[in-house]
Amino acid sequence: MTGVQQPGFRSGFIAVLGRPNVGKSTLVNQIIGAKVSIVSDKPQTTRTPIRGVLNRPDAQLCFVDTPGIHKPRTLLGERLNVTAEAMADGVDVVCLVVDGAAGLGRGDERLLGRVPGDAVLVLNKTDAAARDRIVEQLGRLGASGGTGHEYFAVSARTGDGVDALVEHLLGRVPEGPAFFPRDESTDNPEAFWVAELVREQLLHCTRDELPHAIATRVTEWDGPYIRCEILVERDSQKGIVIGHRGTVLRDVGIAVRAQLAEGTYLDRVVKVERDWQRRPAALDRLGF
Ligand SMILES: Nc1nc2c(ncn2[C@@H]2O[C@H](COP(=O)(O)OP(=O)(O)OP(=O)(O)O)[C@@H](O)[C@H]2O)c(=O)[nH]1
Ligand SMILES: [Mg+2]
Repeated sequence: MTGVQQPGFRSGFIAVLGRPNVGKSTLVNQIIGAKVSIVSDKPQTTRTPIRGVLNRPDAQLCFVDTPGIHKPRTLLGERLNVTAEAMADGVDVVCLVVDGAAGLGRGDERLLGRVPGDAVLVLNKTDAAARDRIVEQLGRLGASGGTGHEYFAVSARTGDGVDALVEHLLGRVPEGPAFFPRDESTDNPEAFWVAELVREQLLHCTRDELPHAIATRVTEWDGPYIRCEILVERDSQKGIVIGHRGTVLRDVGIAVRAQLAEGTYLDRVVKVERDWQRRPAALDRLGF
């Protein structure tokens, strides 16, 4: 806890849960007004809880972005689900996000049955669907969710509807002191964040099974020099990550450096960590 409590100041934790790709991370970034969590069009982008802190003169809301809950096919997937579900415990509010453009699926229904009775239900991607479709999906969400929930339709991408959601959440957290420094929007360690930015770029330029097979970690940070390892599961995947004459690695380097302090030297090293998504020891080492 930081500082002396100001009378009437409110603070609390809000877990953002949902299936993969529904836009949880985009929503958290939109609320915070800064990029605190990486985003991609591939499912299972977020792999660890990410805290995004909204600082207002009268309140501090800590949003916890979580991995998308899905039917797991690997030990990594199982662990991501456990991590995500654990984040619903002990928070002030759970927000369950669903994709209003893709429509509600069985996975959403299952989650609806598991979130607390007072969870906030957020229908996202209103910009990507016709009004009729959004109304229809809200109706389905209401029928499955029932009473006790508040419902919001938003576009995390454009910000439409997000203010109303935040106002509601402000009213749901108790009076209390700030938990984080008032000028911080996240507690992401720097080395973790660089590794995430590298992974985000790789997600943009790989497809099929490869995005899941990639893990990144920073192994050295010495002044302007950062060494980031890119782990793949098999030798055959190395070439795709490197690209023809190194073009993929080069483009990843350019895009990530543009988001780092000027003069940063970002070394990218591709290594094979055989079947890491399925091996407990490898997952432990990588922090999953
Ligand atoms: N059109 C539209 N696209 C969105 C919106 N919100 C997110 N997206 C897109 O949906 C995709 C997934 O977004 P993410 O924020 O990474 O989704 P997520 O729920 O965090 O996904 P995981 O981390 O894999 O669980 C990306 O391509 C986003 O750009 C939205 O409001 N409108
Ligand atoms: Mg995410």
